[in-house]
Amino acid sequence: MTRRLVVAAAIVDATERPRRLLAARRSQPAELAGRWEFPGGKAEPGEHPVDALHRELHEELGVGVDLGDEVVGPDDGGWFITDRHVLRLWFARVVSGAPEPLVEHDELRWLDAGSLWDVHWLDGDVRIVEELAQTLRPR
Ligand code: 9L3
Ligand code: MG
Repeated sequence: MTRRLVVAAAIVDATERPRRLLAARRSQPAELAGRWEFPGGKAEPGEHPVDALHRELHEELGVGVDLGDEVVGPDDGGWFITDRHVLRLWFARVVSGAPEPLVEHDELRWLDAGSLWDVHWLDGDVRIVEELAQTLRPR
């Protein structure tokens, strides 16, 4: 069985100190509502992952972004977030628009290293947050 590819972004605001990461609270589907995630979604068949990510961030948050490095994971280079999905994740910064919860989120929050665990992350995203905690720590 091949896993469906999901793409998402670790949107970091590095213009503020401490640096902050954008988290989004899902409003749907019902079983995921109230849980927090890195915004993004499924790539369409044949769609380039990077194109899919730009499309998803525009649809979901109304923003344009510059992508940075991929956050390479331990599962064939990605992150097995469910038993049916593999996530690929990139660092990103907003270059146009201001993020708003337009489609499948009902709240956005900028989290710094100290507030990273104030929200209830999706199970699949927890390992990624652990990895990024290092990046956000004041230095
Ligand atoms: N998912 C998990 N973590 C994320 C994202 C964007 C998605 N950061 C999971 C939730 C769904 C599946 O991947 O089970 C597909 O996501 P979407 O297309 O509903 O956003
Ligand atoms: Mg989505």
